[in-house]
Amino acid sequence: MSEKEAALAAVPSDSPTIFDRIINKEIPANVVFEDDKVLAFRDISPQAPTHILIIPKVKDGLTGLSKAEERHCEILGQLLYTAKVVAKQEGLEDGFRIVINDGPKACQSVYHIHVHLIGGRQMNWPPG
Ligand code: DGP
Repeated sequence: MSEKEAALAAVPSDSPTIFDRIINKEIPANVVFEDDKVLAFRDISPQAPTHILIIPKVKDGLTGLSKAEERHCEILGQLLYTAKVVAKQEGLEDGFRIVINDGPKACQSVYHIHVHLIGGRQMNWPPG
């Protein structure tokens, strides 16, 4: 199944996702950064030489960015700051892209908010 097909098949919900199993170490992931609030690991289906997902360890209703409330401002900032830290760690001095897919039209397939950190090749604009 393609990423787009997976996204269109995904049902938006607040149920546990595959990312909970990664957080709980029930399934393996290639973790590149971890602290008490945030986990960053390599995407299983990389779209560039570097493709890392940055997620909050506690979802707290944040299935996607469209569900953000004011109480989420701190964790949202931490996700973005972690993206910057990991980009440096990965040597992406020449640039990188941050993506947050939200909802079916954006091809979101996992309903646990995540920041994609993508780099290591020339990007195009506009995105597809
Ligand atoms: P999105 O389409 O924005 O919801 O991105 C979800 C991403 O999650 C997608 O790029 C593939 C990735 N992914 C899905 N399942 C797994 C998994 O089990 N392990 C890892 N490392 N990544 C996964």
